[in-house]
Amino acid sequence: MRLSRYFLPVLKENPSEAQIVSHRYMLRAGMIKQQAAGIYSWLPLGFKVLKRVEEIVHQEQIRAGHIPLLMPTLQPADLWRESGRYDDYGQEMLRIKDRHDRDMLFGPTNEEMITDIFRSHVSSYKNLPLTLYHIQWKFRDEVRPRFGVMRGREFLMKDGYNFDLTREDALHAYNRHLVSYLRTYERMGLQAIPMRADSGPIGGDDTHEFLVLAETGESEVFYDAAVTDIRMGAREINYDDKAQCQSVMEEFTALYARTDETHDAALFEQVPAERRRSARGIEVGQIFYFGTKYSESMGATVVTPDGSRVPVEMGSHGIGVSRLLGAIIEANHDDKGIIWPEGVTPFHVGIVNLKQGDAGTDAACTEIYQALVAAGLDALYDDRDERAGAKFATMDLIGLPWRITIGPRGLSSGVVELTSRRTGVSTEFTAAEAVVKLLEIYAAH
Ligand code: 5CA
Repeated sequence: MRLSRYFLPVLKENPSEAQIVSHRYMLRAGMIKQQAAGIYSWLPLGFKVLKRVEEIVHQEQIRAGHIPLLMPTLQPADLWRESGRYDDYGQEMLRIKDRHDRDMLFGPTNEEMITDIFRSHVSSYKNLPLTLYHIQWKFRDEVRPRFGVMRGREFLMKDGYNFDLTREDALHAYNRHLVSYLRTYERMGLQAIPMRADSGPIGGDDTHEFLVLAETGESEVFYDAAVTDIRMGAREINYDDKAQCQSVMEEFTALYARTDETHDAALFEQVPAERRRSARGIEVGQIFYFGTKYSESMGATVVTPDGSRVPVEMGSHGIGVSRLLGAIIEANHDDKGIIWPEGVTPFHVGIVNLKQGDAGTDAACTEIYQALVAAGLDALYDDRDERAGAKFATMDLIGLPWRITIGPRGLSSGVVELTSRRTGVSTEFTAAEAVVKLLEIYAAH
C-alpha cells in the first residue's frame, strides 16, 4: 500500500478524552473513531489489526477441533425468557421492539441461542462431543464505557459453547479451551495468566479469567510471581488427549492467581512473601463450566448409550477480540507510539523514502516495494511529499515492527537500512537481502 493512496487519518494532538495509552494511540494512529459512547468505527488501520487478531483466534479454535458458525446480533427475547435471564440481565441488555411490537434484544452473549440450535438438531450422544463458536459483535449497555475499545458497549467477542455427554467430557472441553487460549494470546505477543474468577451472570462453578498484567487494567489481581515464568512456547498439543490438556491446565493453574472477586487472603499468605504480588490486569478472556444450567431450563437433552435421556453438559468460553487490541498496545508501546508484535502487525514493514521526488530514490523505493509485495509481504510505502522527520514520526506512531529507510547516501553504496521498531537497532542490507531477512522474520509468524 502506498501511504499517499491510503486512508490513515493520524492526529497530531493528544485527544483529551483518552485517559490510557492504548486509547490515545488508537485515536492518534487513526485506527478508530468514536461514534457514540463505547461505539466505534474501525478505520482501515484498526480494521486490519482487528482482522489479524480475529484470524489467530479462528486458527487456534479450529486447531483445537472447535467449529465456526455465525449467529445473528439480534435475538428474540423469548429465548431468554426460557432460561430466565431476560429479567435477570438488567440494564446492560439493549432491548428493542420490532414493527410487530415483538421484543428483541442485541445479544450480549449467546448461551440461549446456541442451546436452541443444539436442541433443534442434536438428540443423540453419538453427535457428541461438539463445540461450536462464532466471532460476532455483542452489545452490553455498560454503565461506564471507557478506555476506548477496552470497555466498549459494542464489542467483538469470540464465544464458544461445548456440548458433552458427561461432566468429565465437559471438563476436557474446559481444559481444551484453556490450552487453546494460552496459545492464542502468546501468538499475539501477550502473556495472559489464567486466574480463578467469579462466574457472574453466566453462572456455573468453574471459571477462569485470562489476565494481561497492566497498570491500566480494570481488575485487581493477586498472584504468585512464579506463575509469570510459565509459557506454552512451541510444545505440541494433542487436543484429543485428555491427560495432556489436563496437565497443561494444572501446570498453569496450580500456583495462586486470583482476581479480587475470589481472592482468599489466608491462602495467599501461604505463598512465600517474596513471591506475593498484587497488581492490576486486563481481562482478555474467560472460560466457564456450568453443566446443565441452560440445557435443563431449555430442554436440550440427548439419548445416552443405555437409552435414557439426559440434559447435555455445557460450558461457554469467550475472548474479547476487540479488547485485545487495547491490551496488546498497553503491553507493547513506548513514548513514540505503538510497537506491534509481528503476529498482529497491520503491515509487515514500512518503507520511508528520505528524498521523495528524487528520481533515484523514488525508483529504488518502488523497486523494493514491488519486491516485498511479490514475496508476499504486506508493505506500507510512505511516498508522501513530507520531511523525513514527519515520516519517521508517523511510522513510530503506527508501530510497524520493521522499517526500511532509503536515501541517496545509502543508495550510492548500494544499501538500505532495516530498523527494528522495538530495539531501534538499524542494519544495512542490499535491497534483496532486506527482503530475505524480513521473510525469515515473518516465517515464524
Ligand atoms: N458467554 C461468556 C463466554 S462466551 C461471556 O460472555 N463471557 S464474558 O462476559 O466474560 O465475556 C468474554 C470476554 O469479552 C471478556 O473476557 C472480555 O475480554 C470481553 N468483554 C466483555 N465485556 C466487554 C466490553 N464491554 N468491552 C470489550 N470487551 C468486553
